[in-house]
Amino acid sequence: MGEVAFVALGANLGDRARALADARRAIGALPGTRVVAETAVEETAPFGPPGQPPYLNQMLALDTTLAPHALLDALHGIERAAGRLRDVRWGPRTLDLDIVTFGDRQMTDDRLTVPHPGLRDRDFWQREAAELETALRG
Ligand code: A4P
Ligand code: MG
Repeated sequence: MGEVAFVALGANLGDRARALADARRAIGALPGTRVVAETAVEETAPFGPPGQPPYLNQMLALDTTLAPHALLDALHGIERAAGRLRDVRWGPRTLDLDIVTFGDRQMTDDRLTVPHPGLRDRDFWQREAAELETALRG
């Protein structure tokens, strides 16, 4: 038994559904990590630079014994394997993985801010997180 982390998945280039499915599988295979709840995959209108295609988004609840920075490194590895090119902030991407919450932790350093600052203004993240809370209580 570790801590429960919520991880947001997003893709808006290429085979988006496939990218999310591959990411779910890779995340579930991380050491000390199990996917314990997941939201439905939903299509959302892009925020950020104009003219980018719509996203598929999903949120997973993980039970993980990884420390927050180790989880972040592992997620970056999965993004790289998906061919993510890191260029434009908020720009289009084949796969984006963000740590939304990590237990009740609140932390900020040069690599990681938890809870993710985007949680404040992303309605679909708030809705998905509430959905996971409900599923976990159930
Ligand atoms: N970082 C700090 N805190 C975290 C955290 N909690 N989780 C650092 C993940 N990473 C965190 O991220 C930049 C750096 O943030 C990382 O190296 C990490 O050390 P990135 O993924 O390389 O850059 P980014 O994704 O371009 O920027 P950012 O600010 O993470 O943007 P978001 O929040 O990922 O937004 N529209 C819709 N509809 N749906 C989306 O999912 N996503 C984005 C990207 C834009 N528009 C979207 C969506
Ligand atoms: Mg990101």
